[in-house]
Amino acid sequence: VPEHLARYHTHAVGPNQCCSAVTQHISAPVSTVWAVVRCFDNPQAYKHFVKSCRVVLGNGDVGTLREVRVISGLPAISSIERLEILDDERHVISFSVVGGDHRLANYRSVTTLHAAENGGGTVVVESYVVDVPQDNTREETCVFVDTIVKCNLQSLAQIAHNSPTPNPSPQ
Ligand code: A8S
Repeated sequence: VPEHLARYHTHAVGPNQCCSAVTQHISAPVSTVWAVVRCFDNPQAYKHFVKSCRVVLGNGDVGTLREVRVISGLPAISSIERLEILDDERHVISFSVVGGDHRLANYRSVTTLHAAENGGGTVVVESYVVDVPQDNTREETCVFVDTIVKCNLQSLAQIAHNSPTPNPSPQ
């Protein structure tokens, strides 16, 4: 187990919170997947529940705030999210939910990318912690969030698999 897997995916979980993780293999290099995942201002590139996104503060560094609006049919309208970690060397991104009109109070997720050991490609690990909403159980909450995260990572897998290898950065 890579040292930073344990480090980034260990969450302090409060008494009325739940926590889970989703893993997805992607048939594309880490650099290709990272090029999509790192764009905090463009979550709709692979999150299909997102209808629109605008940056309300910052320029893409830690502390940047975005307002995400989601498609209809969900128990939510919008979410205000803060970029907590953006590590281009270790391929770690994390955001927390700081406001909006939805039921996932105090949501925080961490996403890390790892080179797959056999056959190449990328392994994505996304873990989260969130408050259990009033009138829901821990299990219901995890099923709801796991479903969203799985959809996002499956769509990421498709998009990255079909996208060209990014050019190396200029020196
Ligand atoms: C993400 C992960 C999640 C997003 C949730 C769990 C959300 O955007 C949606 C529905 C909700 O009820 C809550 O990485 C919220 O985006 C799709 C609006 C936060």
